[in-house]
Amino acid sequence: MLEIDLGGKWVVRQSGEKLGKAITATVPGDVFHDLLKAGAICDPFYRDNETSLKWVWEANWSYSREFTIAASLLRKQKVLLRCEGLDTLAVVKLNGKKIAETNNQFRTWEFDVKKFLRPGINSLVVDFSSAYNDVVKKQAEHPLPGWYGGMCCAQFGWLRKSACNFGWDWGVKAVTCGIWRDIKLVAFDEGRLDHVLIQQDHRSKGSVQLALTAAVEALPDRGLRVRAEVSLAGKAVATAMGAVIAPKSRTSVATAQLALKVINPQLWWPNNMGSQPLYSVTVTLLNAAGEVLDRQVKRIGLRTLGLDRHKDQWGESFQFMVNGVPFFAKGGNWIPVDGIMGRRTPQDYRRLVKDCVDANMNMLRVWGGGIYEDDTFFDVCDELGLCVWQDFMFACSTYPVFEKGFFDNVRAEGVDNVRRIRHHACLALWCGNNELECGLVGEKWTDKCMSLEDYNRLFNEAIAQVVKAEDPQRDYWPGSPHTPDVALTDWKTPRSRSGDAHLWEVWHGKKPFEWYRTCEHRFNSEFGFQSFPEPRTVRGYTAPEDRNVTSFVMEHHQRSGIGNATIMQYMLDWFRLPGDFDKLLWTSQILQGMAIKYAVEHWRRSMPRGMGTLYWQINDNWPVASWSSIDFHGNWKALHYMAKNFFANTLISGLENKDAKTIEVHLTHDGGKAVTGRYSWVATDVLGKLLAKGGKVVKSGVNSNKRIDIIKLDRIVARYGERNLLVWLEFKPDHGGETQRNLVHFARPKHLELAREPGIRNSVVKTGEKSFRVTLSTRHPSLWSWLEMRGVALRCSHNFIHLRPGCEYVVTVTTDKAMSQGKFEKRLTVNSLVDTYRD
Ligand code: BMA
Repeated sequence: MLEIDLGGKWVVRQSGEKLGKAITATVPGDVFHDLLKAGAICDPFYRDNETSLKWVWEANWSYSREFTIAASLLRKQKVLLRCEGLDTLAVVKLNGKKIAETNNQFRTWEFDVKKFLRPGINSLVVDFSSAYNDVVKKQAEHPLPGWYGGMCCAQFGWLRKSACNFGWDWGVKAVTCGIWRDIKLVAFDEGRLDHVLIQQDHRSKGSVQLALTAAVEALPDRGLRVRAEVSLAGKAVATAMGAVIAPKSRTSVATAQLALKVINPQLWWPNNMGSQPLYSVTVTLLNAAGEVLDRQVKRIGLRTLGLDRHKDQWGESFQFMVNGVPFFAKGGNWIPVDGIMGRRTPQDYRRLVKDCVDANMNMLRVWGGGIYEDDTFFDVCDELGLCVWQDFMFACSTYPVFEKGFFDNVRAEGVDNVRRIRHHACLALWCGNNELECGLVGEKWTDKCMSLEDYNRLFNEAIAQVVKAEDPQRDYWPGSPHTPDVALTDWKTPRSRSGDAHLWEVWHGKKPFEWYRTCEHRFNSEFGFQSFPEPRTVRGYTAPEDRNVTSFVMEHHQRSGIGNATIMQYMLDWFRLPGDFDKLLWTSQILQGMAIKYAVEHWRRSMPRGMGTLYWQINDNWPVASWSSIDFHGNWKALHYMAKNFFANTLISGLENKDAKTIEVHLTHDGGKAVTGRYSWVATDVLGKLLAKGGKVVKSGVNSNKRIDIIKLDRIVARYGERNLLVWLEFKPDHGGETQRNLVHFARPKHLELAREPGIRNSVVKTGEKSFRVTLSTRHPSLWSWLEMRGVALRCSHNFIHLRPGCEYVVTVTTDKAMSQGKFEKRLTVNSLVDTYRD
């Protein structure tokens, strides 16, 4: 098969009565990115520039290029134009002739173009009409209920386009268009491979049986064969050959069925459970003479991975199992990596996925208001062991199931994406939608919801059937959240007996963090708390006069209606009012980290009743105040550093009882082998004076939580007072591994009279061009101590650390620029909670 890439340099112009000025465009890409690169628009992420760019969404845009082909190409039996992503309402013209019209960003389109092509120069034009205008018009004619119509610039349910491209409660509005994935000519004789399904059978000991189905487009189907070779690290471990069998009916395709046996399989495991060996499966299509016609390579991991739902004393379990082992899912929700869609790079995916692995996560949920991510995302998740919960792209809206063509369109979208993604080792679950079952479904269509009948047709029939047919070994879950034991239209009944839950009573419901400890849901696929990005990031989108959280620009970079006020409300519940703007930004991050730590530690202690927590949200698509743990520029917020601790395989945590003045100490361990080690606790006053201590050798459970102690502190509290007490927990595993630490206090941090000058010392050793080892110690307790360097991006092994006098804390730090030891020492600041009080 011959492929001619038509990506690269194109031209884009505004279209209408007459064409606008020609601007150089890049394909794949999008119009916002092209205009930005050409200097034709201002940066939408700076201050409130975004509001001046509405004309871009309202305009129509025309992409064009010329390309040359040889006469020999036209001698091929079939020549197709393959478009792997057109965003969204496009008319495709080849040499002046309209060849197609498209209406789904998520589909792969192929058009037979042989008769439109000519040897030599050809011209290709893709005209995009405004998606924004289209949905506004449709919505005016027939309003579709949805939640975010007000917050987004339009109710997006009408169009199969990334929902958050219209804005979101964390997202920039940049309704774009463009050729956002590869576009190419595909030419072949005799036949080509269409798609390949690889199913795994792990039932026999010592081997894995692969059943490979290669679907072939055969022209005509005489004597074609398919060869498959499985290899590990370049060494073949299994091969097979099979004939292509003609289709049984006109609607089916020719297929070859092959069986391969991998002896002594190296199993794939999620992060922190084992390694991630990946096998290559090379599938080759041969003609009768043995000539290669086409080839596809799929990288797979040998594993079983899916949901385990069984009846238990609490209702029905909701846990993921890999290779027969149940595991606690730890991670977060993923949104598109850049609000300027065409700017995203493979490096963005690699960096962010690695950040998640470094924070001890093992699962990401690709949320249904974004996109079916690029192949690179799934490749990196395979390599690093991050399981993927994959939503279909439906979120927070109703959908026009009644519209002619809608079903065929979404079914085709489903087939395209399931076929593209299904072989990935990381793929754990397909899920129909985000949050439609939270009030958007009722008995019949109203101005608030869609009918149960239409909902079922879409998510329990059409999409469920796509998964069943195209990825029969993967589980399908109709929506997140979904509770099988509660009627779908009744979203008010507590949903803690079965299924997954989105818990928003903290934040949207303004409940205190302690509320999390009353939740015993089976799996928490969303819950979150916002923070501001760090000062460097905020400086990037503000002018000096904007630097107050109530300024217009700071409120513009906050999309949750209750946003900044809610951060402040909770902040004053826990912390003192910070002394200046920068300190307030940092304090918001500590607050956010605390909220999520509160929730996750509780849920990990509740295992196996609850078996997963995915917080909202990992990343940002522009610089903004949001629920993310990594800001748009890739800086880890305090939450991400805290996640590294509260997601560690072995977690020591304390549950304080303010009435009884006790602390229950728990050792939670995700691991197939128990660990033994020394557990110790130390009670100090706020200045660091030792008040009491204890400890013992303990052994963890296996994949479970264990209460290892109850510390009684009534006498100490009576003598020193709650506000003068800190309890430091530690678990030191016997056979290496990192010492786990935690801190418990009865009083709110704002009421602790911490030393104003804690006396933090640091000693620095330069270990590489951009890397340093910093050893921290302190004279008095210094809480949430963080390393910071003005104007420099730091990545630390740990940050926001509680320092106890008499202990040393080693932090490895990398900087974004090379630096001498002297300069590093001079510029490094280590602040802690008390510094947030200062002006
Ligand atoms: C959840 C998500 C998103 C939203 C978040 C915060 O419901 O599914 O729709 O961004 O809440 O409000």
